[in-house]
Amino acid sequence: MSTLPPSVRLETGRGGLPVVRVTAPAATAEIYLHGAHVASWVPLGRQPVVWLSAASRFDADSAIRGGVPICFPWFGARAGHPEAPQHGFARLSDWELVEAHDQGDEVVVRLRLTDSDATRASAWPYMFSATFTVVVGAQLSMTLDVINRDTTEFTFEEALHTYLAVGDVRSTEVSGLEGTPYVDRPTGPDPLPGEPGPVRFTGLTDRIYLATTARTTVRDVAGGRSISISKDGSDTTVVWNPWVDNARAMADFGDEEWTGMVCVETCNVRDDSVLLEPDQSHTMTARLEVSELSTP
Ligand code: TA6
Repeated sequence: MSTLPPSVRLETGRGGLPVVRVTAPAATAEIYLHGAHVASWVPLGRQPVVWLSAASRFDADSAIRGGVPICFPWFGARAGHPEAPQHGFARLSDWELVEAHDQGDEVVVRLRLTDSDATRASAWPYMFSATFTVVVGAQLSMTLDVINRDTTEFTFEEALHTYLAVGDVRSTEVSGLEGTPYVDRPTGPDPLPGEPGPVRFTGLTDRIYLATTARTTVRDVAGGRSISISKDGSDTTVVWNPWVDNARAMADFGDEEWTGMVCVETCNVRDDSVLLEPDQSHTMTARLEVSELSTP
């Protein structure tokens, strides 16, 4: 690894896990090597944009609850492999800090995960290289590059499972998905027709919006701001809030914390999974931007 610029420090974080702390002119951020997990992004003069559970675990065997978990190379349960971890092995793996540098007003941090004995013994035994590039500034940009290093083709799913902090999810709406068909996971696998209006939250929400490249905007009325997520190389968007019962059912999630977060995830899952031939690569990017709430 090349030397780090003064804006980047590799330190010991919660649970003794290595963390990259970034202080850019326009924002601060924290990225754990465990899962290449963005745990914090705070633009200057603003409240944190990325949400983190106060009950999150920070240990080598658990995924961090909140921030931006990287789901790869599968999303949800792995079909035919009940023993396999939910959302794949990437968020449970230790990534290598490859390099970091200043770029104008922004700071770039690059991390890498390649196949190992453990991943080759997993439910997805392929040889690969995954690089995660985070650009910290007034915007937060996150890019996942996957290269097929194997001698055979492979298919994978991926998600930047972004947890966003909101004042109150009950007065929050997500626009940009109007008219887009979606799989409502609590009710069944078949896609439902899109809704005319923005997504509003009145109960458990766990939806997979397929074949959408749209920019989404989280309108957080109680927090007085909106957060937009634009994306490239992603054909799926997932929207999730666990609501009361599911929040209570998760040991690493505070019982009342469901009101203060919403996940808007940049993905390629199900029919939008990615097929790569040997030596081929795929790039997916999510860009977060926060602004004052504009009147409707
Ligand atoms: O992305 C939504 C989702 O797949 C939900 O079904 C819910 O399980 C959530 O992810 C959290 O998953 P986790 O494995 O982190 O508890």
